[in-house]
Amino acid sequence: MFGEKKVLYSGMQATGTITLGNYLGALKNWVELSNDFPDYERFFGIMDLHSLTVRQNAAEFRKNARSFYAFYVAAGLDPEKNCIYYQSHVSAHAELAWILNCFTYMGELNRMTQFKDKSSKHSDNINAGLYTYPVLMAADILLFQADSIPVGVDQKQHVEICRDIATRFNNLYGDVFTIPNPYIPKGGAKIMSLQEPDRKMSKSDENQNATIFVLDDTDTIIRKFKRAVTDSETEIRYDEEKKPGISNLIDIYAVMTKKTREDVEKEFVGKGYGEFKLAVGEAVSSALKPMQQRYAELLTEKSYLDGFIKANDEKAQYFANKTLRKVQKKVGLTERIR
Ligand code: AQP
Repeated sequence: MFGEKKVLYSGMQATGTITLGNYLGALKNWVELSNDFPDYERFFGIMDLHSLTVRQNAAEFRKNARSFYAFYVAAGLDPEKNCIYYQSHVSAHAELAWILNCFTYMGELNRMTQFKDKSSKHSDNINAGLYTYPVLMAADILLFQADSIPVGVDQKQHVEICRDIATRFNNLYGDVFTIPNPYIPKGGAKIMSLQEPDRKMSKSDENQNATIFVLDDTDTIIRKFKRAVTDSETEIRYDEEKKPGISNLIDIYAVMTKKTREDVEKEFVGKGYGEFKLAVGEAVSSALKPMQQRYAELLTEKSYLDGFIKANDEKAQYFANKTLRKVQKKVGLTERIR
């Protein structure tokens, strides 16, 4: 809570290109929530400091971060009503993260599954930032006194450690931080890889056929769905354990067409996998098309986006600094002379 207003906070790393998983697990949900909760203060960060945990090509990284801003807006987040900002433009993130590092135990960080996954993927670069990623994420959330954090299932553990750190800090210093709650969408919270349906769909998957990118054209989307790994049966039936590939496609189709899993099963009774995969590809492609068009326009409207970037950076700095000053005072850092 900030004053009388509840706060919604979320963000995405500015790495690579947004995937269908990021879109359904996060972005689409943010847009719906921003319509459903007009009275909340809403912050959506482009988490570029987090992206540095993996080596980036500087020029490409800068370009991607810009395209993320455009994509948030193209997806339907009005930058006048939603504070879309760059994490690296608000230095309070890094400052609070340092303080919270001193209130986080290594035993807690050792349990984080994302660290285990990412360090096995990037075994040549297991840096300290990758390890303390959840602390920076806790700082992101706590700076804004956020009540509700819309994320996909994979980030739930990080919101939980954030709650633990905040509770520990509050027990020592009084009610400094709002304790946040994860908000997991009903459909689309865990979209799986099209090639290895027991793993989540991910931006950094080396197999390009495993991931749908939101900027993929219709032919590419349909081709990737046609090649999606399924099973040797013929029935379109939801069974996450025995039929993870088909179940993932059912989930994607259901969320895209606003149907239930049961409706999807009924719609495709007696039909083959080929026909079903084509229908999923077409549903995804037509849902992404309006965003792709708006995105292309926005990239040509440089000054339009620049105006919002500046105003929203300042708004985020104002809110974040308020919390940071309070924390600095509580832990006993020397006050500034004004
Ligand atoms: N497969 C997914 N299904 C549903 N939600 C997902 N999210 C990510 N993948 C899926 C949600 O997207 C938001 C932003 O995630 P992020 O960019 O901060 O980092 P990530 O979870 O590490 O995303 P990726 O795609 O897997 O990136 P890489 O490959 O770089 O690690 C979060 O809310 C997340 O839950």
